[in-house]
Amino acid sequence: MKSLTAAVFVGLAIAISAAQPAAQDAAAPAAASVQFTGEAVAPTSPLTLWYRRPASDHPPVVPEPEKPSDAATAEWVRALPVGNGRIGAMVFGGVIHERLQLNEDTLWAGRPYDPVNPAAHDALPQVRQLIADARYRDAARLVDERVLSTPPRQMPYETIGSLYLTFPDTASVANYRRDLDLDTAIARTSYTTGGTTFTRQVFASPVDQVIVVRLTATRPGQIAFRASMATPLHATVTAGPEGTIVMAGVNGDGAGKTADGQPLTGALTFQTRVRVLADGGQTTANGDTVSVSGANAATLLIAAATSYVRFDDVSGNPEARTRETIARAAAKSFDTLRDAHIRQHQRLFRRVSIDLGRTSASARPTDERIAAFANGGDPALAALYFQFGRYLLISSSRPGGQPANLQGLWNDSLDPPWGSKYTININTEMNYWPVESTNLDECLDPLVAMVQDLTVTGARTARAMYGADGWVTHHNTDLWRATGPIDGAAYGMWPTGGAWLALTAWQRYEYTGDRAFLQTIYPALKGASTFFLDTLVEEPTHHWLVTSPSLSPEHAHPFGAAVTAGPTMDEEILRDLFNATIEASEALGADAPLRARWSATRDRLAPMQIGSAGQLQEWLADWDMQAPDIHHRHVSHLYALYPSAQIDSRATPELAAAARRSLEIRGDEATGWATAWRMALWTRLGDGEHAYKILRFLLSPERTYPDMFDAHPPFQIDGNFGGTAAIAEMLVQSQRDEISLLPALPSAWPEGRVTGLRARGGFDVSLSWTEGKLVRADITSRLGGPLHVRRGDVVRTIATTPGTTYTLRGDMLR
Ligand code: FUC
Repeated sequence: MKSLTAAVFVGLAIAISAAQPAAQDAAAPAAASVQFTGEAVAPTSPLTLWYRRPASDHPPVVPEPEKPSDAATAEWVRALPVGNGRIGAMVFGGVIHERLQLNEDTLWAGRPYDPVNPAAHDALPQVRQLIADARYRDAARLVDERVLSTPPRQMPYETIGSLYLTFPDTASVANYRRDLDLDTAIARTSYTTGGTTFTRQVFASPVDQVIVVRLTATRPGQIAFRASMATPLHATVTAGPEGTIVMAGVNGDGAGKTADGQPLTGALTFQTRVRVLADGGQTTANGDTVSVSGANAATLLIAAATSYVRFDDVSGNPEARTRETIARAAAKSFDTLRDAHIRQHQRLFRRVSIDLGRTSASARPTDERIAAFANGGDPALAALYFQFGRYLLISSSRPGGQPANLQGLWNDSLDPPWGSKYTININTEMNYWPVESTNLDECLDPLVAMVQDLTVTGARTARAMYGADGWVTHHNTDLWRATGPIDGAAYGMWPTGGAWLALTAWQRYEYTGDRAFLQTIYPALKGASTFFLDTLVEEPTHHWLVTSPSLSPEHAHPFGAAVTAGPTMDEEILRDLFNATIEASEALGADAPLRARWSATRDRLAPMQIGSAGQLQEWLADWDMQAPDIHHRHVSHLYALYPSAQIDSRATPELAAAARRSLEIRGDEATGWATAWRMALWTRLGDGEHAYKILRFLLSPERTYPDMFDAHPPFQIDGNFGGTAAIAEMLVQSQRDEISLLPALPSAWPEGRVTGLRARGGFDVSLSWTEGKLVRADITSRLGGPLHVRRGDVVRTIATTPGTTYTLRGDMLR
């Protein structure tokens, strides 16, 4: 009986969703015309984002559109994100219509697939020859025709839908405020109407795996609302007894077919299960809606899951998972759920504190502060932005979940920009730039797990495309861990993405010295090195070993294409890769006979070269100044300056000067992530003023939305993470076995204090400064290694013991 009912519902839902989107778009829902009176007081915690108006307040759109309109997107970047690394919500804070737009991190389109193009194997030697003959356009054409994956696109990340709460009409409310407290990870909405103050709290618990909504009022019996769900996916929504609403459906189809003709129809099932627990009053269920009236308070628990188990296994049971999750959470009181959530969040979040000074500007709503930041006088907004980046990483990347994608965890579309996937020619790596320096080591776990998956799927690609051992991943991957080149020759024909990801995982060892971890990541480092041993080719003039075909990410050179041999970034990444592999093999006592080959190959990589404009050359030849877009957003060849440390102002001053020249030529303003990267690069040149100038642009409405999400535009989360990492680099740097204190402090922050930053080699660093001068630094050694610490030109070396804190004052001479 039950399954028959479900089948009828599914049929109905499909019919509706196929028929209605256009009509819905035309009749955009009217905003509720609530009057706002009074002025809410500002939150007391400086770690709070807050606003005087809802992000939106209009009736549900059912079914939701596959791609939201521009107007809906503009509202979405006002809503506030909560997440537990796996499930998340954007909270809109409407007075009559509350919307929680929901995500689950394994809900992507398509199914397990292997997109490698069987023609690639025979075409690649021809591509290589065309590049050697300088026939770049022809090489690119052949890549497009015969090397790109089948299909040449990967699968997008998808929204799971929304929970809507509809409250009784009210003409006006007083003292409206909505906020997000980064310290408790709770979004709150409150206002007063008819003599009653209503408060909503929303959080995503990493402990109980539910999103919790709590509705309270200052007078008894005042809580009344209707709850329902909607999604653009094919699904049924059914309200049942005990105040339960279940949305059950399937993921979207992926576009195209694999080379053997398999369509990429959706193979995941999902469930979102809501349980409404009211204190007093009446709760009734009807159709797809649960209604509550006359209650004193109510708690809603939201669980969501898909049948995804691994990139090659979709046999999970979301029905059982959500049922069990809700049953366990429903047995606990709201206070128990909330306290456990806060404790777990603060365990990570409170490891770092920052104070850059506070002025009266910090009492204003967050959107107003963003609009005014470039005028100066609000250093606390930079501190809030820094901590927001840490909050986002904690909320979008936790052990057991998927890594933070292009939008972290938050996406309201079935067709988001760039599929909201993992672009690994910069974006995913940037997401993890702050993970160690800002003391969030656990948040790296999902990326490490993804690298492990890619060693499996990437080994297939290495063999099928290149006839090589080891593993490879090109410029993008998705939930299914696709590793072949996509999108077009100018984007996808880049074999170095896996190597950069492996190095991003390796940073954990640099910071923690954790040998057990090194053991788990070593096969990935070794396998990436093996791939390049098998595939590097000899450059004819100097006999350097170079990648081919490859490209300097997404940047066309002067000869009508991007594909080439030996772009500078590749050689830099491979130098780090071979060094890391050698160091790991020594630390683990593994593969001693292979080390000579790794080091000999490393020594034959193309060196970094300085071009005729005094710039660091982006390619093997001095093409930079003739490239069609010399202000291009990617600054790939500057990888060596940051995040790598191959270029250093003191150790390699000529190269540092060339990197500076390249930065000057490129210019300061770019898309969100590209702006954040420029900022970090200037910190490595020790130029805090220049880095701060770039921050003023990054933290302006052009690059930061009202809810502080980074504007690429549109929203892309990498700029948030890159911005956080760059602020950390202004205060503490650790590269080349040296910790540098306040290496790029701008004059805008004459006084301040930071605690709990981390440095390579196993050190925790806290410090304070006044009038731009170091007052005191406390450096705790976790591993007992030698400590080389620098402030300006003064360097001290201290032998340390694990667990001991070393205090340095002022001039560092004591
Ligand atoms: C790279 C960048 C784009 C965008 C995309 C997701 O292709 O060049 O700017 O960030 O990734």
